[in-house]
Amino acid sequence: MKFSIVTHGDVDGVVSSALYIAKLIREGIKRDDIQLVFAQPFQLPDELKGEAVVVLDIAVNNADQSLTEVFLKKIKDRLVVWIDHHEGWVEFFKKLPESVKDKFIISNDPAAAQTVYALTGLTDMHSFVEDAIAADTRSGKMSEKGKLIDEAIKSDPNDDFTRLAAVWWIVGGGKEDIEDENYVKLREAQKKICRDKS
Ligand SMILES: [Mn+2]
Repeated sequence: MKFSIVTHGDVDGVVSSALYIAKLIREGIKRDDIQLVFAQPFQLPDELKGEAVVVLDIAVNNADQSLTEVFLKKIKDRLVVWIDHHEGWVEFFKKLPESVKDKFIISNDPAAAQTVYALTGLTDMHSFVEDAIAADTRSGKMSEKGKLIDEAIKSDPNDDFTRLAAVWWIVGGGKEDIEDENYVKLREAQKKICRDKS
C-alpha cells in the first residue's frame, strides 16, 4: 500500500508526520512507499500518488473554504485520517456526510503532534512533541534538537529537502550522530541561518 502524507511545513507538521511515519513503518509499510508532501491550508497539492492519504496539521482554509472542499473531494475515498488542532472546522463539517466526517480527528491540543502522539504512542519520540508545542505556541523552551529543526527549516523556507531531512532524521531516532546524513544536512542548514544572522 502506497501512502501520501500531506503535512504542514513547520516544526509541528514535521514532527506530526515523523510520528505518523514511524507508526506506518512499525506496521510494516516500506519507506519507499511513503510520499511526503508539505502544504498549507491555502496551498494544497493537486495530485497525490498514494492509495492511502493522511493529512496532518492542515487547518480548514477559512478565507475560502472551497479550497479545502476541492482538495477533500479529490482524496476522500483514499483518506485514512485527517488530524488537526486548529479552529474553524464546525461550519465545514456541516456540509460533510458522516462517513467522511468520521475520518477527521480534530483536537484543541497546543500542537497537532500531540494529537498524533495520542494515536501513535511512540514514547521515545515524546521530546519532539514538546518541541512542536513550544514552536506552535511560541512559548516554552525548545530543546537543542527542536532548535536544530526550526532553524534548519527557516534557513530556506522554500526548500522541502530540509523538511524531508528533518522528518527522516526523527524517524531514524533523531540522534546527534555525524554519521547520520539527515543530521548532517540539518546542521549545515542551521549553520547557514546562524551565518546570515551574524
Ligand atoms: Mn500545528
